[in-house]
Amino acid sequence: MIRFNVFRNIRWATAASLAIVTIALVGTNQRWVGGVAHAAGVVNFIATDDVGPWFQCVGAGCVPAGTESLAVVQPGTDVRITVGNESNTVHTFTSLLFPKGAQQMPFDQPSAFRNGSRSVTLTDPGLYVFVCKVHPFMLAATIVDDPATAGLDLGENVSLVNGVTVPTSSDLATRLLRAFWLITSPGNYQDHNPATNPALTWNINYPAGVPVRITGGAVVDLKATLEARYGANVPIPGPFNPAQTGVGEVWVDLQYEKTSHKSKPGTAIAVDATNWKVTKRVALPEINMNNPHNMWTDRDQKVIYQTQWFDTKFTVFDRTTGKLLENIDVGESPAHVMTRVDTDQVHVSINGEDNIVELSPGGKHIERRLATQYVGDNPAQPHAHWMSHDGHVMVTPNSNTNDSTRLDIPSGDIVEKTPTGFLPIASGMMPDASKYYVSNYVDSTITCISIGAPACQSAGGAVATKTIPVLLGGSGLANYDPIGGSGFSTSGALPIQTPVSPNGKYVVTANTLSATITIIDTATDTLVKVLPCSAGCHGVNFGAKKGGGYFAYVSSKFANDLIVLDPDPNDNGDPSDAQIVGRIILATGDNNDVQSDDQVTAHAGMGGQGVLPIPVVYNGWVQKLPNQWKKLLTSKQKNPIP
Ligand SMILES: [Cu+2]
Repeated sequence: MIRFNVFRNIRWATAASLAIVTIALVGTNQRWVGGVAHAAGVVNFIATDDVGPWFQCVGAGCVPAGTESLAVVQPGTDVRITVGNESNTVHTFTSLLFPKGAQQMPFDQPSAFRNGSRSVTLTDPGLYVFVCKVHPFMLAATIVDDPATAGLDLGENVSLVNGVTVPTSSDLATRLLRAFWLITSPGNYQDHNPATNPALTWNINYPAGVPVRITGGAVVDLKATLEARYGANVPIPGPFNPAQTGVGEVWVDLQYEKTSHKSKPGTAIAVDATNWKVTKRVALPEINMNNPHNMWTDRDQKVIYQTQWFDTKFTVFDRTTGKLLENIDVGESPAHVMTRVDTDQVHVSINGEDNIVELSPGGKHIERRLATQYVGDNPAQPHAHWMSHDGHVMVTPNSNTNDSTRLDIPSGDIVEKTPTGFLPIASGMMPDASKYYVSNYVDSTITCISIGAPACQSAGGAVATKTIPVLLGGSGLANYDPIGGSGFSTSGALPIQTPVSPNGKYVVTANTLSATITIIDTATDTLVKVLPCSAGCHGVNFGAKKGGGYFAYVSSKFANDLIVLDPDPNDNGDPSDAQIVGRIILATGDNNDVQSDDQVTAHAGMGGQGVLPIPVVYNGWVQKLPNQWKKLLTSKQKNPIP
């Protein structure tokens, strides 16, 4: 008889006050049994808008192994996802990882859905991880265990849905396992605040005493293996202010921060770039604001345009007072928002559907919908679009169709569709609209796509499109060995936001799995610099540095800090001397200096996603700023590409 002690954090808390419930599961044959596991038939997950168990396992087969998103089942079990009342929007249930060659794999749907279930029968033993392609931190894992073998079967080799296949003993396989325990359990998120984590260490709690069967039939202890590879109680950096100040303020969506007067998570906060203090928090309890994801502002910089990614609402509030101005139904999973510089109209990507919605200035009403795919094609499900300096060109990364759409905004016509890598998620455009960049989440690549004449740089000259590796296949940088693990910290894995600097010199990308910031030089379209980021590195946007140049502000989902990156300290256009110059804590506690409409109850400072520095300093937008903002900028900042 073997006794497993499985630690389960029932609420997010600081390391000093960690609330732990010990659940003893009694089992035989070295695997989770004892009434909760090894269900034959069906194992159920439900989609939620909550933090951590986005795909929450319910009922027989679920194992409370420090996560609520894991099941252990017998071969032949159906895995079922149900999207119902626990979520306000659509989702997909897509195989991200599965045993090499497994029957029924890959598994996906033609489009995201709500109010219903989808299921798939898992026959081959091994590890399966499912993801939502709309919200790709939603994870559900199922281990199909052969009762005849020792240890829980992870399988010989696992395949990512894009075809990359590695042994379960490999560094990449255990990196992904580690990420599963990080992402699905908020108690494992990174606390960079010395007030609540005085030791400034970080630990991921894996279940103890769980033998797993990996490549070659080896049976190893899960926790011991992960801790031997990646450490336990590892030191993490604390806060420090940049020596230089910025201009204006920096808004950050804390998508996971919970407050007392609403059931859905998420706040938007403002950091004053002249003193690096958090000054405002907007939770909007009167509308139960649900997972605020990304922001933009109007020409006058007076309002904040706010998407609710797990809902159907687009919201506008006053930037100074935080007062709600508009809350309008736009469609499923509104993700990113930008304005059109020539009209000041507002464009919101409808990530769960098939279009970009165009609203009147101020976001008061819907004026038009721009289709992101041709009639009859599967919905593109566009995530983070970008728009040009003249308001005429829009590009979308289409998370459902592995391509990118270029639109002519005045006519609304699709001009071009270009294949990308797997699960394209974000885009950034050159200030002269000569080319744009799309981050491919699953492939860990960036696709450069020319707009018009070939503008993507390669050794042999300019080309129409180019795939830039940030993880695999590079030399020096992006030269990760997925088996042995070398080169991970000098690569980017699972890239997300990827804006081009306002002067067009470089592209800064936040990579969520590797927790790194990668920088591409647009003169060569090659990776030239990699810097460390925080857990769940996600959002990037550029703001003005006082006296000239730019800061890139970088947010992280599974951490409570905002990184201030100086991408080009000597402002010579070469980002190879980029450095992290500040780290701001976004958890404010009961700080009375913060103007707020609700009290934080959990996940303080966590869930950093959209970043919006005010004033907007991108080419096209910067020229239209009111004088009160323009006068704070240098002539070079006011005309970023002379
Ligand atoms: Cu989703």
